[in-house]
Amino acid sequence: MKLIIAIVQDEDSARLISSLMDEGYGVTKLATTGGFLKSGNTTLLVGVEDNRFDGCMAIIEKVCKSRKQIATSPVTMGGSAGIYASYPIEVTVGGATVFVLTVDQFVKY
Ligand code: 2BA
Repeated sequence: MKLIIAIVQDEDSARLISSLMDEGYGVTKLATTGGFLKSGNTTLLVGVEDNRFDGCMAIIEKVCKSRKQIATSPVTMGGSAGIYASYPIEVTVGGATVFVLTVDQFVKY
């Protein structure tokens, strides 16, 4: 069995959850925050049997789109006049950041 930890954009989360549940996958949704943009994203936990793993990954890949976002740079620029200002940068976020863990034991009480 595998545990899939998928960090996705909030915009994709509702569609991804319903697509996974329609196919019979169990899903837990966590409200999370990205360290770089410091804005909300969604982390899904999906426990899957090995024979259903590829199907789950295919759904995540199909549903999650990459998007461009403007972020304020965490670094400031200093000029000779001593003026410091942050500046906007464009980053491409997603589709999905996915970690796959092997599950030693799965128990439901
Ligand atoms: P954030 O940390 O808010 O990052 C959002 C996007 O900003 C990233 O998209 C990436 O394009 C960009 N970015 C992140 N760190 C950067 C840096 N130091 N310099 C320039 N650009 C940077 P994704 O790579 O698609 O990541 C989306 C979200 O997935 C991240 O949100 C974070 O919540 C999570 N994530 C990504 N890699 C991770 C990792 N290795 N471990 C844990 N979480 C991760």
